[in-house]
Amino acid sequence: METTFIMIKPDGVQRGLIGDIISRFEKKGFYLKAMKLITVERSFAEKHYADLSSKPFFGGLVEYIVSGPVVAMVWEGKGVVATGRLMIGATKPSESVPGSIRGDYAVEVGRNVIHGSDSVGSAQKEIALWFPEGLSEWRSEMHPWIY
Ligand code: RTP
Repeated sequence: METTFIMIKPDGVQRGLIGDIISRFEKKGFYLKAMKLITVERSFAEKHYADLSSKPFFGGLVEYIVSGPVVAMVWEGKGVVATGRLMIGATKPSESVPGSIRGDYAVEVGRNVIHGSDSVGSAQKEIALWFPEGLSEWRSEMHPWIY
């Protein structure tokens, strides 16, 4: 089953959006596989965003991510990588449609509330980076008619 890495960024935590965001993913029908509230070191944030290290906004992005606790999560479900990105909305809040998380809650690209893996491959890398302890399995205990 497909998994994706979702992070509620420091502004999302500080604005009290954790419950709403988790609720959206749960109600859609995805499963929460792992979750932790953590404040990461600068070197860790630089590793997470290594692909963007040449961008002019890289320094500010790293400052933002280390500025407070984030909620790191792994969500599981059919097509969760692409559907998760749709639920999150476009990177620039000015282009993210109402109904999406950024469309509903953000106005600044530099404070856009949430991150979601952009492909199955980057999801695997990000999950390994954020959850080196591994993930537990609990869905096998569920009734098969619950989806
Ligand atoms: P994310 O990785 O956070 O899910 O965002 P994304 O794929 O939608 O966008 P990406 O291009 O990977 O950019 C990562 C994050 O960098 C910040 N950003 N700031 N100041 C700017 O012009 C600018 N552009 C991007 C955003 O926080 C974006 O989510």
